Amino acid sequence: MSKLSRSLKFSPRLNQHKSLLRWTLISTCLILSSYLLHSFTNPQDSLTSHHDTAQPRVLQPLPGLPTKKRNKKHDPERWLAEHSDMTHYETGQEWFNDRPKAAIISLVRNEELEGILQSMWQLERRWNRRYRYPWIFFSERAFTEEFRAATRNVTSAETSYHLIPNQHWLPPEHISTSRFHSSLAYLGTLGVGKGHLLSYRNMCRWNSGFFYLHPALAEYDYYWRVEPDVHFFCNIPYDPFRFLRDNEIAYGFNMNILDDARSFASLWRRTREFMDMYPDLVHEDADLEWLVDTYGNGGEYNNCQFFSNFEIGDLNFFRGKANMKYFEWLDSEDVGGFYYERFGDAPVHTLSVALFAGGKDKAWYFRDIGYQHDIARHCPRPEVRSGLCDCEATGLDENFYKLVPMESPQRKPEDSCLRLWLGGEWLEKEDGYDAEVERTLGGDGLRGYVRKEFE
Ligand SMILES: Nc1nc2c(ncn2[C@@H]2O[C@H](COP(=O)(O)OP(=O)(O)O)[C@@H](O)[C@H]2O)c(=O)[nH]1
Ligand SMILES: [Mg+2]
Repeated sequence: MSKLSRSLKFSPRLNQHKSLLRWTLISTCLILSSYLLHSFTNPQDSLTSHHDTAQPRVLQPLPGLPTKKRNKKHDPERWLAEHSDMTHYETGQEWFNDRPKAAIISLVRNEELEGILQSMWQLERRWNRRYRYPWIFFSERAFTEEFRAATRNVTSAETSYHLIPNQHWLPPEHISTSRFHSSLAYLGTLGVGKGHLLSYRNMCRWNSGFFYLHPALAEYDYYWRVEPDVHFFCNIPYDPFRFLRDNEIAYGFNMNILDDARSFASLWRRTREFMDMYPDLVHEDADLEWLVDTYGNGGEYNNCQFFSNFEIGDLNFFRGKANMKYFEWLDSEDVGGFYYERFGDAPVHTLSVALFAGGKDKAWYFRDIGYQHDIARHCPRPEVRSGLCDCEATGLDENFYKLVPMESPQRKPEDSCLRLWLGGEWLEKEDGYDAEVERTLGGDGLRGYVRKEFE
């Protein structure tokens, strides 16, 4: 049989194979292109690893957290176990309607458009794309059309833009301009971060005492504060707002670090005066133990703070009598601490939560939310990730010195701020380690811990 006749003889079968092959190819192409189209239009899905969808990891209870005061009514870890599912909330309208009244809020300037777009894009991709909580922007100056259009474009959630009234932004009348300007010059000379900036004082004051009073937030119960140029490294497979609401938690943070004490020299003294004036406003479960030095200058504020550029909180706590009165005192003619010093909203919120919210049960360490603000960066270890993260794990004490370098003569707490907050076995040192000896030799005495990281 010639080659030709052989090929002719087999040609009908070959043709059958060919058409089968063609169909297989066409359908593969179709499947592939629809997948590609889907992942381009739904960027979140391409970030969702198999372990996120199939087997979400959940936070384990924090070993070492003091249990004596734990509120037995709630079990936040269990809540997370039951609600950490990337697909959980996509199933219907019911969850959408039952969302807490919550908003993502940002105080920002028109000039910071690029920075806020980057923050928004990451938080949308990592989380809000599935939840569609509104973005609410605030500024003392009108937002430009460019700012509005660009920010609207990054989210499918609603956006709104609000002016801050002058009486919430500018120094109150009782502030002496010359004394205020001396403080700007003084803190500027000392090199206290942004101590010379007039606008920074307004900002700290607004974030301490006024954001929660803005009419645009009147109908809301929870807020998540987002700044320009921050980063979110991890997918968040649950709703932190719902988490706070269901577990009756007032305040969520993810960094707890040392602040520059020169910016609020009299804050602790003024706070103690407030506690003396209004003892009834201090919560019976108030927990100041982690904030007050027990060694050296015993009884002084140790300058630890929830780093408030990341915070998720309960607006009703801030609108409550205790917090409002506390702010009024710090802002009063007697104190004027936002202008005569540079009281920051971070230490003010920290002290307020510690004093008036009711113990550690009322605050939550969102250690699974990877986040960066400027040089401070938190990235969870693989063991405590609740979703896929694109970052390298950072150490437990990593950010402690970000605002106050170790070399600074400022008195340091006995343990890093986060360890003090965690308490319990997080403070235990290895046998033979002597912090005093290390300090004498020029170290900081913050070594030798038995528990080095979360597991
Ligand atoms: N509208 C407005 N926003 C401000 C002003 N100053 C600071 N902010 C915002 O307030 C937040 C904190 O300010 P930032 O300079 O980042 O302070 P830092 O994080 O303490 O260094 C950011 O969201 C800023 O965009 C201001 O004068 N006007
Ligand atoms: Mg900032």
